[in-house]
Amino acid sequence: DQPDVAAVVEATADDIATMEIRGAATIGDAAAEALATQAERSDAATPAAFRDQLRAAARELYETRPTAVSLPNALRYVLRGIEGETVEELRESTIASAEEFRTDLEQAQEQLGEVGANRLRDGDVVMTHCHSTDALSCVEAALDAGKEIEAIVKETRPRKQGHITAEQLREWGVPVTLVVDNAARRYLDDADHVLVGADSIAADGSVINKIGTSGLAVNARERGVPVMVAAQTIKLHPDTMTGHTVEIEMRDESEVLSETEYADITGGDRTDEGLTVENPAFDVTPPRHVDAIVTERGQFPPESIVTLMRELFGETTGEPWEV
Ligand code: RUB
Repeated sequence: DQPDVAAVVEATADDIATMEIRGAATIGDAAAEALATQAERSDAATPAAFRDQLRAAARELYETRPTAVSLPNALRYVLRGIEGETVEELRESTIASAEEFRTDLEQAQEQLGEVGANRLRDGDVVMTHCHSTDALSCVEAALDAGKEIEAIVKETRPRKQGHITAEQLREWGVPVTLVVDNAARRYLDDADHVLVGADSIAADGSVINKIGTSGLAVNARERGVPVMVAAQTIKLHPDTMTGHTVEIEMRDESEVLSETEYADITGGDRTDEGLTVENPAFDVTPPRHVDAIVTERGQFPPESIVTLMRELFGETTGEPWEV
């Protein structure tokens, strides 16, 4: 027995919201897969009902996390590929569109890896922040080309995604030094590159990525370590061409300080109403602190990324389901 289709879309939405599924590219991929499942199992009797269900699914997926533009870009891509007069035709074209998106995503990541790998020399040390599949693709391609790479991996509080990066790099045989976020500046002297991913890239070349990226980039600039952002074009945020800003997700304070942790550290109960915990998940790194944005279409200085954005997204506006 297959679970009911609403439950499948809801489960994906929940997994994205709770970060079971996380990282911009992976979120986009999962959203496209969920739309395909919605199409496959839809019980709609009419084309209009089919489209309504699909739009509702897209909206539910969209409302999970606000910062990674790969999510609305994925939804828009899949929905734009839908065509047909009958429910069957709509179903098939949705599934095909989602498949095409997912294949493109995988290929783009591989191509971007090749571009990024050209920036890495044999024996280089990269410093990473968070866990980015686009960034790791650059390291993988460099290793495939026979280069030896070492990594200094920032833990990345509060969710510690640095451990996922460390684990992957160790699987590839890369020597890893894991450091707490506060040690990053000290270890920058040992790094040849800062290598990070992105959740969104704005039209002015600003990079929106895991909280702490901007501080790392400022320190790297001061130390003369180049900052390389690996981001396939699905991370380009079309709304920023018309002046919109990228929403920074604020997550629950319990990720930073649980009640038991508070008691363990202080020996007391957390009763002080005057103590506020803020937990922004992302920050904005201005273009002047970024040396290169590496995409599947080549590498770009951040200031020129808007040209590519215009070419690929034109004047895209509106919510993803309004296509
Ligand atoms: C993940 C994060 C990653 C980008 C890029 O944040 O900031 O650097 O999403 O990842 P979170 P990728 O863990 O909060 O989702 O290159 O895999 O798209």
